[in-house]
Amino acid sequence: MRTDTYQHPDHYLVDELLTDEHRLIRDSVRQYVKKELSPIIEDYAQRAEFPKHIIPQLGAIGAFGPSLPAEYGCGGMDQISYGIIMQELERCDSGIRSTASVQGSLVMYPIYKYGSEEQRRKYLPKLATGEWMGCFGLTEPDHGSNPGGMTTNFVDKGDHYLLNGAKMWISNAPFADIAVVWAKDEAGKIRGIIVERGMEGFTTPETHNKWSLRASATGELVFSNVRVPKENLLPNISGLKGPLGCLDSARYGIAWGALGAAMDCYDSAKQYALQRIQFDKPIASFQLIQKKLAEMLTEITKGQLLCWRLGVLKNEDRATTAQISMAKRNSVEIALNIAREARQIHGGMGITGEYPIMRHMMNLESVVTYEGTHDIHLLITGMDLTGISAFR
Ligand code: TGC
Ligand code: FAD
Repeated sequence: MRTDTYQHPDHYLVDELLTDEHRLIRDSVRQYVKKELSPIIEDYAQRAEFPKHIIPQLGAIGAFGPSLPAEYGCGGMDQISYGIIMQELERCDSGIRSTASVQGSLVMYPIYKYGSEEQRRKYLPKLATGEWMGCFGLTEPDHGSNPGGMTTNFVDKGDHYLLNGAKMWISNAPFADIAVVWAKDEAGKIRGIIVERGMEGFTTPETHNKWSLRASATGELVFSNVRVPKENLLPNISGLKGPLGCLDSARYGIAWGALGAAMDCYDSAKQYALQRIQFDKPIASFQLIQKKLAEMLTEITKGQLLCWRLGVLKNEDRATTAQISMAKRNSVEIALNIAREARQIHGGMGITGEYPIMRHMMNLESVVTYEGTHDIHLLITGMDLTGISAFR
């Protein structure tokens, strides 16, 4: 079992931009990760199993819906605190952050933002503690980057809706108690609907044989004539802007989270380079190794400043979809590059579970695809700067 000796890189004293409360949250989540998650994560990833016993712990540290209001049992924290929590969790593993960000941004957020007061009171307090877990069903087998083409649909049967269709690649699906599902009504409008485990015709087969996000459970959502009570429809949203609005919140969390993975790779590479002797010297004394470390730290520092600024804009409710998209794309891209360079610095040891590098690298191959692929985010920026959509 690897001892977690992580030291946070902070070349530009970005810590000074944080409040005492931010630092307190950061330190307490970091301590939790070091004590409870770092010792077990490698084994769970190797076994391709999500460590379900940590769910109440994540609830207790406030990782589920941290920035939603306290009156629903949530954290009532600001957006920077949310980002910091995602950063510290993904410093351990992208799959752990995934579980938390799906729960907070993709399940609790739409219920809070688009749900009725009864729905908020019924679901949010239990989701905040982890007593209930949720998942988010947008992607379908034939509609990934283009979710507007979805075919999952429901029809009005008088006293209930009848839901049919399938969702694919759904994080948390295999154990989720509820699913926030996006489906078309009879007029072809996209609506959000809450489906509960146990409803007849609703199944959640697990997706096996993943080389990435092995410590996160992924599955399908299959709806075969599922009778959904009418009170489970989210009343206050219709159209693709419903799910896309949730993605803004989740992508923001990923922007911070992927930086956490990058920082872990950098820290591990730096420590290894200082200790590993070749040609009678620490490999850290060779110029080519120093170049790699210097470039990693430069990208991390730029990423830290970008995320902090985005957090300030989010706190002021001024962050745009395009700004969030850029930060998600940038953090994941630099994290992947840093993971690959860190793997090289670790030499052969870099491919083993003795170090977190290969696990981060493989996880990031999912993170660069979900919540909008790297190229879709390039097109979102392209549309923002030219005013022309190049999606179609
Ligand atoms: P488009 O015509 O551009 O937009 C449709 C409507 O939505 C509005 N809109 C937004 N509203 C709120 N927030 C946003 N971010 C929004 N972006 C767009 C837009 O104004 C419009 O509104 P209205 O009123 O005019 O109808 O839509 P499009 O069909 O051209 O598609 C645009 C595109 C490609 C950018 C979008 O569909 C997209 O982002 N595709 C990527 C799909 C994606 O990110 N899927 C993620 C699935 S969930 C997931 O991966 C979870 S992983 C979780 C984990 O494990 O951590
Ligand atoms: P496609 O859309 O088929 O894209 C394939 C390639 O084509 C990509 O390189 C893409 O960039 C490119 N491409 C597509 N359209 C264009 C275009 N217009 N211009 C240029 N290039 C284009 N979804 C959920 O709803 N909920 C979840 O919880 C969830 N969790 C996930 C967990 C994991 C581990 C993974 C891998 C995925 C998850 N997803 C989830 C799905 C994820 O959001 C989709 O995989 C993603 O949106 C891409 O869709 P796709 O895989 O169908 O790829």
